[in-house]
Amino acid sequence: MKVSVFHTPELVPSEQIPDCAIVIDVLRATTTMATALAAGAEAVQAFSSIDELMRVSEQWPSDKRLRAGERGGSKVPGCDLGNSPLDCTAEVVQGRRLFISTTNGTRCLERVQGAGTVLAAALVNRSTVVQYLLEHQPETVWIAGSGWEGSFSLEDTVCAGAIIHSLISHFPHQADALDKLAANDEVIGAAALYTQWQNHLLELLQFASHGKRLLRLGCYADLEYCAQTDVLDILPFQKEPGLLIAHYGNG
Ligand code: 3SL
Repeated sequence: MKVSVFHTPELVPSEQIPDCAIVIDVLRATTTMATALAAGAEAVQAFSSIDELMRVSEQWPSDKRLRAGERGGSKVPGCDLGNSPLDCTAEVVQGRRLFISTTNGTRCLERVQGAGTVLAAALVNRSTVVQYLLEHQPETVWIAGSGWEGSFSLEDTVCAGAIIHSLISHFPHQADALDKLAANDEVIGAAALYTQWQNHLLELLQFASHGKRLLRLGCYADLEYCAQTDVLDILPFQKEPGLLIAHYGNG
C-alpha cells in the first residue's frame, strides 16, 4: 500500500486515479455525513452546487429527504439543515436521504469521485477507515483534505495523520513503516502533526482558522464533537458518484 496526502481538492492530481480515495472534512462535512449515516439516514447524496441539490432532491418524496446546505459556515436559506453534525439525530435523519452541499467538503468528494473506492473520513470514524484499508489493502491510497477555499487546513491534515498513525501501528516493522507507506512528503508531515497534537485535538481545532470561524458563529459544541476520535462505527462509502451509504468496518 502506498499512501499520498493532498491538502486541498485543488492539489489532487487530475490525470491519475487511485484505487482508494479518502475525503476528509473534519469541520464539518465528513463528520456530518458519518453522523447522519450512524443515526440511520438512508444515504447521503453530495452536491457541489446548491441549485443542483434542489433540483435533484425535488424528485425525492418530501418526507424522505432532508436538504442540508452550508456556505461560509452558515445554513443556506431554503434548506432544512445547515452542516452541524449535532443536528443529525436519529429523530431527524432516520430513514431519510440527506442531500448536502457545503463550501469545500462536497467539492472535494466530487474531485475524487472517479476513484475505485471513495470513503469519507473524519476523526469520529477514523478507526473504520483504517479497518477498511487493512482488510482491503488497496495499492494506491489518496487522502484528500477539503481545506478552505483552496488553502491548507490543520484539522483535515491532523485527521490524515491520525489515519496514517493508526495504520502503521499495525505494521510488523514499526521502524520503517512510515517510509514504506509514504508516497509523498505530506504523509510524513501529517503523521508528525498528529503525533504532536493527538492528546489536544480540541485545542488544535480551536487554533485552526476554520475552527475560529465556527467559534465566531457560536459553534463550540460542534468543535467539541468533531474533535472526538473513533466514536462512530460507520464508514461512508461511495456507492455511485456522489452517493454515500453506510459500510461498516467489517462489512
Ligand atoms: O467547507 C465545508 O465543506 C464545510 O464543512 C464548512 S462548515 O464547517 O460547515 O462551515
